[in-house]
Amino acid sequence: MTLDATQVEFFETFGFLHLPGLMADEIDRITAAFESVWENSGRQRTPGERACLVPFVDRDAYLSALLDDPRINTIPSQLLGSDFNYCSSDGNLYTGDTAYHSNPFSGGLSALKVAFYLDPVDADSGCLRVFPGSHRFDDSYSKLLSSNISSSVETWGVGQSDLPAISIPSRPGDVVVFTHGIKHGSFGGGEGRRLFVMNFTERCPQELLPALRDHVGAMARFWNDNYYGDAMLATANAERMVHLQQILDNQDHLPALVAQRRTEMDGPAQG
Ligand SMILES: O=C(O)CCC(=O)C(=O)O
Repeated sequence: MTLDATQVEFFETFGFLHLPGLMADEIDRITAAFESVWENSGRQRTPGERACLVPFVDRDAYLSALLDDPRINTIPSQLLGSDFNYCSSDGNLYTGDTAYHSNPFSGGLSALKVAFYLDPVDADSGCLRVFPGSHRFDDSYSKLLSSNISSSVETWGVGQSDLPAISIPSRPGDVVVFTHGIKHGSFGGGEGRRLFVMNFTERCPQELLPALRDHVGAMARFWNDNYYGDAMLATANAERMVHLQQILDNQDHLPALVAQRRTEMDGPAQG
């Protein structure tokens, strides 16, 4: 599977893509692996709060291999370049709404998320909602949206869940791709809504390496001395390593930062 030219153009313009049924033949195994990663993590959950594990797919050999699956691999390869970086993953048990936000990547690197919603989700039960085109920060519309979205009632007289974003209903086996810069959120999801996301960026040019190192340092809040998980590294072939090497070469400062965070936090960050 490769994205066709219209899909690439759609992503560039609107900032997202919905790929129905892309992983339908694997979804039972993917879901079982998701459950077993949570079980093996031993992570305690606080009822009514989001729980998040980072890295996520890296903890399991089968989920790590999604990075090699041509259906997944082609997405960052076509949209960010064949030498893209894999920038970790998060496994989530969400509760309730996710307020609108964007996650611009350090240094303004082009970045995208490949999201697997493991439960059927619709507009009012926690599917992703996006403002198409809002990733274009140079655009006056994006700027207006960015400045006012957290005060939508005061500014536009409408709560976030009634703003005119579009919903992307998803079924298990679908894949939703969106750029980190797009304004996105979700509303009406129940307790334990299951989602895991793989993050990718373009390869970091030399002049932006300090920003990449900042990103790696910021991961100290998850309390892992290594950026990537053991299974991800232990099962990596030469082709996968292309997407890991630049970060491996820029994680020497991580253990000291983790040691510091451990003295400052009660437990690893939940998102
Ligand atoms: O599904 C959601 O609640 C939102 C997901 C999200 O914000 C993200 O993955 O960045």
